[in-house]
Amino acid sequence: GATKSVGEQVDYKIIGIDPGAGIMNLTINDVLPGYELDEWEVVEGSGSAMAAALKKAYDKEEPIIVTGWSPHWKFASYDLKYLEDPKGIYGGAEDVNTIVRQGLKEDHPDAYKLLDQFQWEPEHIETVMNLIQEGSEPAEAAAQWASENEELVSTWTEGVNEVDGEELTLLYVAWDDVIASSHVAENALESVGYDVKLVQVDAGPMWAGVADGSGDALVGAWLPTTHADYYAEYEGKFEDLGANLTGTKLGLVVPAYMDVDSIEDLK
Ligand code: PBE
Repeated sequence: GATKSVGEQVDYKIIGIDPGAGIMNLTINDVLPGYELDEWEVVEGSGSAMAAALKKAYDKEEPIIVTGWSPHWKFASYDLKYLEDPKGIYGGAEDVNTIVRQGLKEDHPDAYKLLDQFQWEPEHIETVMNLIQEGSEPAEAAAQWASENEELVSTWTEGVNEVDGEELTLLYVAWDDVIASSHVAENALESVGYDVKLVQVDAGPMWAGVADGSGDALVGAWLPTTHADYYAEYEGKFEDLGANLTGTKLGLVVPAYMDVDSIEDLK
């Protein structure tokens, strides 16, 4: 027929992010084979390169398929949809957990307590992400959000003693949600006197760093599916403080103007 298939429209390319991301491993190792998408490839890049490609295509109303996730500011900025995943390979809603190094409780009990109490809702992280997207520096956005949400932040610092400049290292990856949550955690820890170093790394080194103790904590562990491999690899070498956020989603995302609804339709 005259109509191009979706594959032909996008040259059989899905715009991905950094190769260490869980969503990349899932898409390449499970989703492509699971839906028999043999001709397709996932293009490596970064969260920001993916967002730039999406903006470029969207502004011209061109077809594009990206690896996407929620919470994320792109859903507030553009009219997008997740492709249905009838095989459920991307899994259901997940939690985002806080993971700390072994021994943090003994060495920095107040940081441990604060991190253990750190918990918020999608609407909160979305507000921080939107401030950053609108041009605020992440630290500024975190400070503004904290000043507007003192009541919630006080539930994190409840029973936490002030400290005098003890140093802590938080490891994070440059995924927009994790940039936001890591800066908010940094802000809360600094409000009780910690001197926090935020170190941006790739996903593998983020997990390895907390497992080997060179990092004190990470707040962007997507579980049980997205970071399952990292969790299994280092299990026993970290302490899992449980969810700081619930109700995430990930999958293949397209502009709403595209005439495709399911991953099955890509074949
Ligand atoms: N993400 C955002 C990450 C976790 C947070 C979905 C891009 C991933 O590992 O895929």
